Amino acid sequence: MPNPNRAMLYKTIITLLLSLAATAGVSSLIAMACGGTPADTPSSSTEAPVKAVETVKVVNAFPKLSFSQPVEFTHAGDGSNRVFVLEQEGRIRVFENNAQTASAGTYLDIKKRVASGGEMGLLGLAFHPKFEQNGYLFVNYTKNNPSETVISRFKAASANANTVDPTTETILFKFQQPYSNHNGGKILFGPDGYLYIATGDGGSAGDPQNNGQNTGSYLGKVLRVDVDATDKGNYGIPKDNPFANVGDGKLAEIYAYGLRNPWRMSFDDRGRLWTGDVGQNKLEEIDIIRKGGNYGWRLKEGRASYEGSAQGASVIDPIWQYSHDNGDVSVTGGAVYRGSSNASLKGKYIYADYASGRVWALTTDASPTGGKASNELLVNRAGTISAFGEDARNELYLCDHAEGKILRLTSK
Ligand SMILES: [Ca+2]
Repeated sequence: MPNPNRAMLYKTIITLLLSLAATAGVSSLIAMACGGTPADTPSSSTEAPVKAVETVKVVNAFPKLSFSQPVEFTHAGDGSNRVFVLEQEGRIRVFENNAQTASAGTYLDIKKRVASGGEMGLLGLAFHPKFEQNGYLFVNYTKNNPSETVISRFKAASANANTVDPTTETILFKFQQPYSNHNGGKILFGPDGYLYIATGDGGSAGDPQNNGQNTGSYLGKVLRVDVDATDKGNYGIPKDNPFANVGDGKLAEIYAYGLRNPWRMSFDDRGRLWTGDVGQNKLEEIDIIRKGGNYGWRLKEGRASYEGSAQGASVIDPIWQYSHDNGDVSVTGGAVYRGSSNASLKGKYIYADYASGRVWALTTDASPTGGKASNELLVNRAGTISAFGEDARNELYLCDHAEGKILRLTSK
């Protein structure tokens, strides 16, 4: 088990390193790496990139704009050419998707409801696939008194409204958060029209409540719900969810389990659901999430044993893992690139490490599991990358949390 004092010391060191790298202050989201004590022994499972030379650089996509701790970049799918940036403290900003845009308005402000700081905050935003017709948008945030994650819906008065009334909130469901860290937070609609929700294991270190393996807990999961149904009140259960009709204390909302802190998820054009799952002491992982899958935590950290025996459990190992040996600490899951401005990245899964600022690209095959992956370094020091997002043209953007900038990749 990790030594809390060592964990604190390590976090302090990382924070100092980050403060040297960042001119606009130190990010508090580094707590995302909580529990990340240095490996006691060198990892034997380090997987070196096939290419270690930078091939890409990052540029500021919107040089006239700045944001407070951005954790999401997305669009509404409404043809309006607007994009949206989520600020962790509880605000959604909106602006025209143009590099020369000089101002970003406030789309929704729920700072008074959100408990933020560290890994808490307004962590997810997804527009309903029929947003143009119904004006629905969904958020995931943490709150205090009591400490909970809230999944709720807001309603824009019209698709082109510039602001959303905070009183339109309808809570779909919420669940308890035993510790402040590991809140997951990404929400997104799948090609099936259902809402997918990433949840962390509830926090502390080492998953002391064993939530990841507990199918009676919302924590350490990917959840899937039907926001257009009402069989659970303000949402419903997709009929083919793994535990939809099982009972026995197993939660019908669960889609996959055994996750520690799935930090950012995305679907690719083949319908595969990708996530980065933040590791404990040694290994960061990239997973392709399949329905009913057990992704191992806390039996395993990456492909290594962690606590207890994974024997007899049907565990799906990550498609890729990397160690903390080179200063990497906390994975930020990205997306399979499907835009047109970077031909060399097409079809590759782009992801980052929050602490080191390295950005990589994974090449996989087209199968549901991705087959055997190979990895290449794109950028060595991109910034404190908290999230990746796409615009309506499928171009990819990176949120720099500490600098408050939205970046994009371009050839070097
Ligand atoms: Ca795992």
